[in-house]
Amino acid sequence: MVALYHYDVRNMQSTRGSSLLVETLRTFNASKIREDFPILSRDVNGSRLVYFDNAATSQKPTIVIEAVASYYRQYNANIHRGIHKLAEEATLAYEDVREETAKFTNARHSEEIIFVRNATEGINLVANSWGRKNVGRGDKIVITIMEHHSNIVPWQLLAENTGAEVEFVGITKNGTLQQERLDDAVDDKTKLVAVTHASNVLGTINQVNAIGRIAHKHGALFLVDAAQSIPHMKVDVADIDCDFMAFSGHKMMGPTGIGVLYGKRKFLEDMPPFLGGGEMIKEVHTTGTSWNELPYKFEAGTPDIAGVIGLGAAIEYINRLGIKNIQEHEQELTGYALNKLAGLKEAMVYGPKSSKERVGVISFNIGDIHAHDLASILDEEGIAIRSGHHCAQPLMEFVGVPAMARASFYAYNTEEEVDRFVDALEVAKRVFNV
Ligand code: C6P
Repeated sequence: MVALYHYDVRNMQSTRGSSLLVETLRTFNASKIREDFPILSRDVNGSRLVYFDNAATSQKPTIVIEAVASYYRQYNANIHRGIHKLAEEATLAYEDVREETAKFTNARHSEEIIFVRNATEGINLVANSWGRKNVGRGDKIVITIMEHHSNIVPWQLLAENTGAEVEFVGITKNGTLQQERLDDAVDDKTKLVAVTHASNVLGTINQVNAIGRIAHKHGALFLVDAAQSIPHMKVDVADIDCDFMAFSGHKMMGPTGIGVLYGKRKFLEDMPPFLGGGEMIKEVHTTGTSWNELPYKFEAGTPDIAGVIGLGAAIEYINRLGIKNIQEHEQELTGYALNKLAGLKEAMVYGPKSSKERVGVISFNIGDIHAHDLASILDEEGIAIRSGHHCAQPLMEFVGVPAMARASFYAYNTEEEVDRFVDALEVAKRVFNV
């Protein structure tokens, strides 16, 4: 099966002679890669944009923008319904991306890939469908203090509805998970262990293989929130042996509004639908309804077809860059930035000391300057970072600060941009007399 966006994008690129998309990448060159991202050549407040808010959402390469546009321009139609040409082309393109996503994550079966809106919806699907069927009074869900709210609140809601309990495992001073505490927390009452693969605040990469083994030893299922890992490192569901995994397309160069839930087939088959409506049914009668097979049972209504096609282009782009190259580049850049920040004696940097233990996310504070003030000063210099609690309030409370500033990197960021970022922090210090 060959999706249409392949033809369209290749044609477009060969006429424009773009760097990357006509041939597989041999050497990783972030400055060259930047040429594929139109937004990176714009100015903000009179300076060239430095985009360091990639953990919130990444920028999109031309291949993704054009894949979405070409769907709307050339074969916009609903999928799985019509028998006309456009419907057939759109259906092929959509289902081709499901197969590419299965390959990208190393899922055994393409029907284990469910398209949802984002990581948040994927986790909510598991909590509502699997959770309500399998979790009851006295049962336990074990999570960590470094979770994003998306991997906390669905479990709290489930606990409220079922009488189960949510237990949090803490972190060490170095910002890594207290693995032995996790071993204590997971017991035979535990129905699920749900852990982020990489923290959106500390950058910490969790040892998910070991955590999964602990969960399975006690008969619990294992869910991985891969929102901050899969854009930046190889994530292999078979190797991790997770039962569920959720991630968002928009953090991996894809469009907003599209995400993925991976689930092992045997669990998905046993789960009731999450949302009811068109597409997810086999037959509907006044007397009752039967469910469609996987994956359609969990894809009620018209999906984000353009989003899926854009996600497919993003996966193709990442594959061409090489996910290992992306990770190595980001580790180098993170090491460079950590070194530079170490030279600012007023900077408090959170998370693991070594760039090898993290993804390219650095949260910090400078003296008593509020994180929002830091972000405002950097914005005046054209540098986009995030500030606040980063949707991880339990972690903020655990660390004992109300807010942090955060710089987060991607394949297209450079050392020159880190230099500009550190220079702007010096400006902030002068402004606030720190
Ligand atoms: N974190 C950040 O700036 P959604 O919103 O569903 O695409 O992703 C939710 C989510 C889940 N898990 C982790 C670890 C995340 O970091 C996020 C999103 C963004 O840190 C937006 S709050």
